[in-house]
Amino acid sequence: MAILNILEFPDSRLRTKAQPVEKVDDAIKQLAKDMLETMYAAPGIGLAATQVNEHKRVVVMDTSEEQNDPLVFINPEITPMTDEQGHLQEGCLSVPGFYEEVVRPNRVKVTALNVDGESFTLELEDLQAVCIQHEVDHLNGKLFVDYLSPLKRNRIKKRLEKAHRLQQHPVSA
Ligand code: QAP
Ligand code: CO
Repeated sequence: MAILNILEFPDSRLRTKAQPVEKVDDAIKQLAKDMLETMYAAPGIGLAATQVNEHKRVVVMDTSEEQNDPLVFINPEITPMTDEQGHLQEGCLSVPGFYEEVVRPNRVKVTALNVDGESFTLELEDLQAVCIQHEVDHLNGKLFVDYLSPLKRNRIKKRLEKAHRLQQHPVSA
């Protein structure tokens, strides 16, 4: 098990499009385990492989109160199940400290492979539906800040760039 480093906006590696997993082998299983450990340690409710600089289509998620309901989605495919849009404050481990409202369909169907390489389908709503859409966006190189106005996105970018500079020169902090 290992806690992985999480890339932060505006790191250009977050713009990489992840490749489909061809075979759910031991390396993919280990990646999913390490991603769950990294998500729980943060703590977070969802993490995409892109965020830990692994450009494979793997997502982990746990929106349960007790953080005891780990879900792993390999090669997830999403179908919206409603025209109804939900408005939810989203955050992101790659955009630490910032939360903004994003509008998305609030019911989706997701089909994916599990860690045993078996196909499964789930119908998700509300937080889980929003979270899986947010995570699949990561696999396509998209971030929740892309849904915000350029002004808001730029303000977040500048603040995180400044925080990263301070992290590189701790003597000046
Ligand atoms: C995506 O995000 C999500 O800023 C998962 O300082 C979040 O787990 C989808 C986190 C909300 C829908 C709604 C963020 C932790 C965790 C932070 C996360 C932070 C510490 C974010
Ligand atoms: Co995110």
